[in-house]
Amino acid sequence: MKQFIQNLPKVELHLHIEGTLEPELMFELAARNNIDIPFSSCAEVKDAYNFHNLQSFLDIYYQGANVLITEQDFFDLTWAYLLRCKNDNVVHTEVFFDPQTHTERGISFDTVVNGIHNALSQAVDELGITSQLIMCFLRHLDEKSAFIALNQSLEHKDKIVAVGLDSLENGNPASKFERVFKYALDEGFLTVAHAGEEGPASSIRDALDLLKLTRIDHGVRCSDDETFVKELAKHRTPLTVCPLSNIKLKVFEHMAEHNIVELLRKGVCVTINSDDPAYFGGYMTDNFMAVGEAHSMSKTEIAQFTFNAIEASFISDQEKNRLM
Ligand code: ES4
Ligand code: ZN
Repeated sequence: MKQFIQNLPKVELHLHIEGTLEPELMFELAARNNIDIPFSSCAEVKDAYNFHNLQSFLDIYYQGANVLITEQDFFDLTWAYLLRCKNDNVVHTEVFFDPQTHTERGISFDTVVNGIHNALSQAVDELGITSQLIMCFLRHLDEKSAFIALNQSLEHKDKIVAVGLDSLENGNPASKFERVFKYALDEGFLTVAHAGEEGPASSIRDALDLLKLTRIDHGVRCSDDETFVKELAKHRTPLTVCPLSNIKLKVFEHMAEHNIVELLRKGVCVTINSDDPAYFGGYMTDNFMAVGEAHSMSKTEIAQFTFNAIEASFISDQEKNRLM
């Protein structure tokens, strides 16, 4: 199975670029930019990655992002991730970035987007990996801050395919961003949102209805509502599921209890993704392996995760056919 999964072409649809910051690069960038970090070794950093829920992870994740200052830093971060993609046979990736995490620290929107974009375009020629970029709003910040980020993105529309919503779900309902998403849709962006990671099935329904989503990020708590699961299957609404993330953040206690295989067999368009791989202990192959080891699946079923991801991706039908 390891060989089959390793060789399987993969498409990633849920990946926070800030979540690919490995401790080694964190130290390198901290030194380069003269920034103090509260760790003295990579082992110490990894020891701190013991999370009990989403918020305990987010605190460490935003702290890590402080070492990212220059366009070159964002390029280097993205390029390191793309090399991992090459290693895992990821042929297409749709990457999230959180502009507000950086603009709030005085880093310009242009610095962030240009660094990431330059690495993604170089990867087409040098690594044979295609990509799309998705800008996420931080849901713990207010609507006004999201509107500022959206306005900043308009001159980079050629580089950004969709807007999304991440950070703390509980206490920050989709309705808070209804007007921002309406504006984004009018400007021609597709929309996605994290929902049903820690929040209930009703929060997925709300996000789908209010924000006119093309896909749902996580969405695993849809299982609390069997009728809703049937609707998701019927409409082939994609869920970008992140198995190792869900275990690390205690959404499920053990991988054997994870519902991704059950949802696959019910006909839901579920996909496997790595979320924040530097923090959650693995990239795409690791995520596929973790599911494959905990659940008995046929090769056809394992490959279906890639077919689902191609179906759910934000690329033209012509490009989809090339990947099939
Ligand atoms: C995230 Cl796992 C997760 N959930 C919500 N927001 C996030 N940002 C980065 N990773
Ligand atoms: Zn995520």
